Amino acid sequence: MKVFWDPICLLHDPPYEILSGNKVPYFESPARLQVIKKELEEHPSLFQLELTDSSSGGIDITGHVETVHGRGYLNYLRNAYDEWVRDGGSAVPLSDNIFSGHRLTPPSGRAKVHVDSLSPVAKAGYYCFDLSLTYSSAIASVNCRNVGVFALCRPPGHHAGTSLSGGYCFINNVAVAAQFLQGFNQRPTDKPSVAILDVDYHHGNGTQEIFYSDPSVLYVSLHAEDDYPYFTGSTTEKGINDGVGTNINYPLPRGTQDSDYCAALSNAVEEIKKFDPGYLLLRFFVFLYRGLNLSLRLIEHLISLGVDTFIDDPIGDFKLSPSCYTRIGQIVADLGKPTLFVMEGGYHIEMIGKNVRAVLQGFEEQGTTDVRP
Ligand code: Q9C
Ligand code: ZN
Repeated sequence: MKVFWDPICLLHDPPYEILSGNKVPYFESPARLQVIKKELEEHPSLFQLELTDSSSGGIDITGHVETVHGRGYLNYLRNAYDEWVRDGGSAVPLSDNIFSGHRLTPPSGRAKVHVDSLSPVAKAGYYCFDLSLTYSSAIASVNCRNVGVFALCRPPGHHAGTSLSGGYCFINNVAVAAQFLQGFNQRPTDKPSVAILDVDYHHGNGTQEIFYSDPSVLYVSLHAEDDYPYFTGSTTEKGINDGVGTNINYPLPRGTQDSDYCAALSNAVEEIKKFDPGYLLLRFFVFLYRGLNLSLRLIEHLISLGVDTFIDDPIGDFKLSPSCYTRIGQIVADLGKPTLFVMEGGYHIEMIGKNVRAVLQGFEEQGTTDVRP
């Protein structure tokens, strides 16, 4: 399995966050990525790590990000820190508690910011919203033989909506990747469909919001009921207008264990099979157009991969054991489709690498025997 990562994803490093009124170390730390990377590097026959070249990838990232997020919101993210400091705010990087108040600030009418002229911390604040990694993963995966591809990125994205950040998330990586794949594979008449399966402990309110009226994107989420982000994720949220039926939530009680989790996951996978993002015709056209070899396959399934469902996770309340992560990978592999895994949450530093590896390995080992184009 190919794994894409980029050292600029390490730059975002707030010193603390406020949790229930207490100042605590920031859980969504660069160490998370380092630990996962190290774990995967120790298994080179299974995982091939590749550095993305964000500076000269040749893709206009901004354009793709703007298909998901509002221009005003993106300008806000670019300018907020500078304006904050200029206005006398503390030079300690902003926490998302402060970002969540962004609706109080008029986002429009600001001058364009040239990244090069930003302060060092503001630059980090700009680059940490990195997506080049996810794009590169998506593009590379189109041609690669591997059934699965992993975007080892941070900050996570599934809480970020079109014009809203929160829950450690600023840019919705999986949403941008989904839109990118749909655009990349565009045929004259209708949009190709994709499915997003979200196994992070928390409900992906942002991903749900972005695709809520879009019938071409199925969003399926397993998450804790009555936990963060509190106001979304019920079974009654099924989509709106043309998108009715393409949003499916599986809220699960706190304390959920392996067997109940896997049962719900199997149900979710059945729903995705019913939706069946179909690409047969498209594959044929792309094949003709590019004259490529027969291994060409397109990604139709994206997984928001969070491992904060782990029994000892410091902010999650599920009780999944390490062995459950292999099972999760196997169940996802049952879908039998090329799949892009995008990193979301997971905050138990000692086990995050092993749990992520277990999912990917479970997928890969199951996939190599069962999945054929
Ligand atoms: N007592 C992701 O996993 N704080 N975001 C929760 C719970 C925010 C998690 C506090 C958690 C956001 C991507
Ligand atoms: Zn989470």
